Amino acid sequence: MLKNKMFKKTLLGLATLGLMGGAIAKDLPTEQAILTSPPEVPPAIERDHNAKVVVELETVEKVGTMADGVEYVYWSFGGTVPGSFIRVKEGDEIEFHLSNHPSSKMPHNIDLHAVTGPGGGATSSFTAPGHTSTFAFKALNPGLYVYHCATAPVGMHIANGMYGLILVEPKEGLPKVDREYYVMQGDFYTKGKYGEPGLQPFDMEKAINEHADYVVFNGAVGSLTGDKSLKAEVGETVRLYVGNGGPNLVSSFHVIGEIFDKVYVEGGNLVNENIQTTLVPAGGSAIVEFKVEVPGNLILVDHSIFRAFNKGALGMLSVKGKEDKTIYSGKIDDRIYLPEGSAVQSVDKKVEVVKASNKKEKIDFGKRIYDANCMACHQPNGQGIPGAFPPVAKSDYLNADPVRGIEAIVHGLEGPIKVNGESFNSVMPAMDLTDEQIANVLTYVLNSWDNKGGEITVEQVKKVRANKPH
Ligand code: HEC
Ligand SMILES: [Cu+2]
Repeated sequence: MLKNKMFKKTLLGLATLGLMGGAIAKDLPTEQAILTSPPEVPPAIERDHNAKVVVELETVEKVGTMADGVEYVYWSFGGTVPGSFIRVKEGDEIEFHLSNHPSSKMPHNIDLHAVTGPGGGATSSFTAPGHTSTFAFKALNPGLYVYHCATAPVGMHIANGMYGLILVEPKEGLPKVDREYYVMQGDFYTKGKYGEPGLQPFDMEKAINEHADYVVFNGAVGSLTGDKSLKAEVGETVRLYVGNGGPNLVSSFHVIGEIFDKVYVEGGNLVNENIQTTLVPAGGSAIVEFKVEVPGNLILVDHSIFRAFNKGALGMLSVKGKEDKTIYSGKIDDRIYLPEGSAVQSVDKKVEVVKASNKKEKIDFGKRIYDANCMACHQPNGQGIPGAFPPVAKSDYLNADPVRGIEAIVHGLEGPIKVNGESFNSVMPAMDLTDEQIANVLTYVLNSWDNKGGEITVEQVKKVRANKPH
């Protein structure tokens, strides 16, 4: 969306470099801030002295995509939601230029929580369309800070996407990590309910009542899934700069399948260790760090969990590399549990030995696989849950090409799909089942609940398994 500003550095007062501590602005070397669009973060600051950092940020109002088929007029800092990431060093002096694009309908300003001064800069940065305001501040306190528009009605400017993060690195810098990403949550309020297509206007009443239709990371449903997933490799350390623009909701930030080795609580100096879920207040932040030890998809969520699966607060960090079965084994065994004491059967082992010898047996065995592995999401009669899990009953998606079912189970399925006229954009994890079990469960599904019938063979499953997911 936004081009990164080129890195430009001009040393003005080289002679004064030695006495940075008390230097006044005009004696500091001047450099242009590198700004990045989410989820990218500007590079760590290498210099060991302070600088005068020039930040040029533009407010833009433009139509963007909130979800598949849903559009929204975002108000933004730098053309993205959240706005451009700003990175400076404790003690730097920031010369801030806020420009409001001539096409804007509204005046805007900026309140940076990193500023010590009235309104966090808001009182000096009120900018009409087609104007630029300039003010300066000294970054006295290190930390990860939210910035946002504070023009009335403040709630509406924030609800439309006017927030971002500014990192003030401590004097000694932050420990080196392999990957850094920028993730910021926000809640949105639209006239239509979640997923209702078309250009959706802001709904003030829902915003006042805090009835969010969308709760998302980085401004839209799916901005961190599929092709846009964050990436890392096994053995790497990852640091997430997590912000919450609100306007209303507090985030219970969690990464499914990881434990935060370190959390810089609320973006400050206090470091907590071994954390599962960290609170990120509206208008606040947290820095989380973890090492990725095993491959797979880690899922970023707001653990107020309906927001994740029904309102969009779901992202993905895709980790590639070698498995380590001592850390995570994958499913080793699945047995039928019969507390009443009947002979214990093993679905995995014995049923596999006693292979289904005809279609009827396939269907019988398949039902057990379905009940144990699929029912929790797709529901007892395959009816699914609207907005979350698509129906596998009378599914036009599946019936059009049953191989799609094999692909979903073997490789997992994510991204937008349409089933019986309803859109879904969620994640089905790859299921750890044998070829035989997959053939059985899909044969069961195809012969249940008004599906078109037919039979899936082990050979078909093998073929799909041999192909990489597309
Ligand atoms: C954790 C929840 C979950 C489990 C468990 C799960 N699925 Fe899914 N499934 C989903 C989601 C979510 C989608 C849609 C993915 C998307 O939006 O791209 C999906 C899509 C599908 C589809 C294609 C769409 C349709 O409705 O026809 C089929 C077929 C399917 N699943 C079958 C299965 C079968 C069979 C199992 C068990 C072996 C299973 N699923 C287990 C969540 C799940
Ligand atoms: Cu504004």
